[in-house]
Amino acid sequence: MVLPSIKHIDHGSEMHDPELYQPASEGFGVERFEDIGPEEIKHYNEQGYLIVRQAFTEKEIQAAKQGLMDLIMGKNPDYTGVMFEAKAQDILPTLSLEERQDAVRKLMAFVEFDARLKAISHHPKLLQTIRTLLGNRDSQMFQDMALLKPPRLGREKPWHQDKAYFNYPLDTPVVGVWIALDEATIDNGCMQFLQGQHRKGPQIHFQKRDWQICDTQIMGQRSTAAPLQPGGMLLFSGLLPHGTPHNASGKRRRALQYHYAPADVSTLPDNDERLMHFGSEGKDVTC
Ligand SMILES: O=C(O)CCC(=O)C(=O)O
Repeated sequence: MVLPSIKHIDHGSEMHDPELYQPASEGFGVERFEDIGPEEIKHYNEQGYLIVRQAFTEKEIQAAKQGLMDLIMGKNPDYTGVMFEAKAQDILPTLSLEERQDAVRKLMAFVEFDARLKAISHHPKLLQTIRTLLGNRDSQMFQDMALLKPPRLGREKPWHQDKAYFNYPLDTPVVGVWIALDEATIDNGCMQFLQGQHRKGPQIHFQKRDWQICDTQIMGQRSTAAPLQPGGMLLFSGLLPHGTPHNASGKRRRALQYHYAPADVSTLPDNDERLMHFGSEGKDVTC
């Protein structure tokens, strides 16, 4: 077996202020895809998110976890999308194959390398839901990643809006899908978000611990948390501010994340429009 390359190391390791992640409530949701009706769609449009607590079966989640582990263990030598946590860099050469999974920050662009992971991203009930959330338009999945946040090492993903990363025209609806593979709790770094704030439109992002909203904009705001059991799912708008804290616990918090846009919209050829809306250049703002 060929070990996956360790050339991809995350660059950030700075710790965040714990005050940035102080949830005041837990998010609203339904149990199953079948429970999503007009009220839930209205909630998504108004609040920018919806939780489906039992979206995927235990069997589907087990298969997805095995798919990720196979990629991390190098079972497909063509796959090179594993990125390790910066804090694990020094110990990586000493880790066994088994131990490596707890040093991985994320995996990118894997659906074409593993049918089990593709099956989740193209699950008919999920695609039907995305279609509804996009205003009855066919969708294209344009990004797939897995965020593993390993015990104690797993770094924060600072507060941001996903559309600050994507070169789609600003009015393009983007739906993010975040699926828990382990129990995701406030302690091990479940998703937190500012409900309803997708309606404020683009917020300025700065290159700090990551490409992120300035901490001072977030401080003092009370977030909503999305603790989930394995197989639970958060659907969220590409403009919803969200983030996840460092995993200080001893428990894994592995998750899949997919993004969908309408099939008939293309990305822009450069960053100009995105940075005009989300960048700080020329706006007389500092962080
Ligand atoms: O899973 C996480 O920790 C955060 C994921 C996220 O918000 C992102 O990658 O955009």
